Amino acid sequence: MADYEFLTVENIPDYLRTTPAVRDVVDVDDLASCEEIGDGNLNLVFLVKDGSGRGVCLKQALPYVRMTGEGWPMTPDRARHEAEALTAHGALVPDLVPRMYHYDPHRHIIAMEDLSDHRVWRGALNDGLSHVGAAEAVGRYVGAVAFGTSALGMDREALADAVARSVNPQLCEITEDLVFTEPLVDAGRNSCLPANEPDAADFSADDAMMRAMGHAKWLFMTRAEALVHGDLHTGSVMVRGAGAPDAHGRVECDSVRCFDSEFAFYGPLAFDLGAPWANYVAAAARAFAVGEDTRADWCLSLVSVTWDAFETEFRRRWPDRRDPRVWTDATLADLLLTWRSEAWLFAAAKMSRRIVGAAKNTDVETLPPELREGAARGILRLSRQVVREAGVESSPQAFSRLARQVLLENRTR
Ligand code: SR1
Ligand code: MG
Repeated sequence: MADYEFLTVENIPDYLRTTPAVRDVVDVDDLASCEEIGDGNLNLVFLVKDGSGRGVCLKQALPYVRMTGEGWPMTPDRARHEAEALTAHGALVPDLVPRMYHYDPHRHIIAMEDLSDHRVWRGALNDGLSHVGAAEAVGRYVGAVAFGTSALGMDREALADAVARSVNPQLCEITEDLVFTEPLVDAGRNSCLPANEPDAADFSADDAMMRAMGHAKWLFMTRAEALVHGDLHTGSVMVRGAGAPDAHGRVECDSVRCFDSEFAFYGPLAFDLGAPWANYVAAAARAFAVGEDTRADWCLSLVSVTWDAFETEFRRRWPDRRDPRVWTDATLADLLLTWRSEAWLFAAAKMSRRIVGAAKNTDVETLPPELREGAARGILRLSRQVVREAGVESSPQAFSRLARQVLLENRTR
């Protein structure tokens, strides 16, 4: 039984009326619409519009996982983690996160920018659209967070305080279980097409994969480098095209927002690089499956785009590091090399969990079964190859080349 009131379409007008921080955002005396728009696994999300078209988004954390119901309790304090990440990240890259108007710690509600003129990037990719500029924005976001929330960019005491406040064990445990452990060791939540059962069995019997995921989980649980987003997949990115897409579905973005940072914690920076890489692979697997090979190649080119933007932003901030006496350019080179290689490992974890584990993604899941079979097989085999080659040549280009080869070899003919 929750000790706080859940938002409903009926009680939201009163909530807004008693929340001064949103009074200048929407006209609370002239509300025109209010609808629940949440399609995620965890929370309630409402969009409220007033008579002149201005809007506000209200997101409320439930005390359990929405995807499964009350049988899986989950701390609503995740709203605080999201609010704190929005604040910290927004100070670094205000153009790349939703603007937050209010955080209510009693009812675990965040009032934030109406992004109804954007769309979730995953949905756009699934529809065959190519939003140019989104992958670059994601890389710039991660580069800013890497520098600005880490020991490189923060005052020592402020850093210690931020690390302490960011401890987020319940949300981290979801990732530890669903991303690193359960794809290999089924806890009763795994599933796949019958035709992919041999692939899932090969995957879980792969000693190299087990060793790699053991290492990845260890990094995830011990490497407190920066206030990472923690769940930076293409469903956590909103994109807005500057105009109508061209005949090939290409459109320049004029706005990108990385949102839904409730999994934020001080963790390994490369987790926020491997996650988008894995999702570019999923988008490419879908595009190859439906015969859109040129667009699939574009999806895979995003791996380098995100990395390059990340590296550019990180290098741009590097001259401002707090202790240049010991953090020399050799440190810079070492950090970049380490993160590049760890991104392979995290990408492998993030791509395979969506195929065999709980909480799948729509890129592959909504393909017709005969096409899904090859796409799923390709992703599982790619994941196993990636952990083998991560230490060999860890460039983003090599990652994309390998992905192309393995996805094409396995797609359903
Ligand atoms: C129970 S939550 C399942 C998944 O949804 C979130 O988006 C995270 O990716 C999490 O692993
Ligand atoms: Mg989410």
